[in-house]
Amino acid sequence: SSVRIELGKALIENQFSLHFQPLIDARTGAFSSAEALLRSQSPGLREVTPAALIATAETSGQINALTEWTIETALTAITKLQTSPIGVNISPVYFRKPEFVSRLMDKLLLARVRPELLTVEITESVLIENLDAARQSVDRLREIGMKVFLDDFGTGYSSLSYLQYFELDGLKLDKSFLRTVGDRRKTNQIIRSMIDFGHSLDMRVVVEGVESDWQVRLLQLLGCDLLQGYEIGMPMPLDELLVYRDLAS
Ligand code: G
Ligand code: G
Ligand code: MN
Ligand code: NA
Repeated sequence: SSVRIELGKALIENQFSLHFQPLIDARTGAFSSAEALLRSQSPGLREVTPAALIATAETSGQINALTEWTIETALTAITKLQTSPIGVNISPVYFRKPEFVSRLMDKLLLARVRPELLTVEITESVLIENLDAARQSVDRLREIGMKVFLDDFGTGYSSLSYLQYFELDGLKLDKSFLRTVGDRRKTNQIIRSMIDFGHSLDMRVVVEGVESDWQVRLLQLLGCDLLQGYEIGMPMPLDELLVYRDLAS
């Protein structure tokens, strides 16, 4: 497809950047960390959303080069932030590569980044497809010291039995939880239950898609650990994140 061709050009010409969206501590409001989100400056990709870009890259195989670039760029950002963790989205396609964990470790060593400062965001699908292999990878990442968060939680599978097999550091509740489509009281009860659910499995709970002040106050009351969303901060270039962090802490 033309997106695939434009993506290839953008990779060769290095027309990508990362934006960083802040996460804050729900109790204190203090800056906690940020999530790296891929953006493209390529004129040929102007009309293509990040989600569509990733989807094309996943079917074409370009996701491997793109993920390597993302990891390396995020590690450089971590060395500039020094003490703040960064979360990186890892596509299932890349996660499934047998050499994924060792490559990640090589990159950490090369960049001289403490593993504790890197959070790996994965989605449910990688955990379900191949339980044993996925558990090995997750365990190795965590033994090295990285944090592993389950992203987009609540959008995929209704089965939760796979969670028995994994030790994870955190759960990111998908932004759709905040969208009230019916009874506001029910919405709140569901979010409360999901937060308690995460805590009962020793996970920190992030709610994504926080877009208003009342949602911030509600999530504080419900015991949420970390907040992310436009109300907290937009995805922004690294230099802006540095300013944001200094103002927020
Ligand atoms: O800003 P937002 O439109 O960035 O991102 C859209 C989707 O693309 C989200 O599901 C997000 O997780 C995903 N995404 C953003 N950046 C990356 C990335 O670097 N790697 C992967 N695999 N997914 C990403
Ligand atoms: O799938 P993942 O959770 O990694 O991707 C995060 C996506 O959510 C990105 O596309 C990001 O731009 C988007 N996003 C971040 N904050 C908000 C928000 O408050 N509202 C909405 N609608 N999207 C958000
Ligand atoms: Mn994510
Ligand atoms: Na998510």
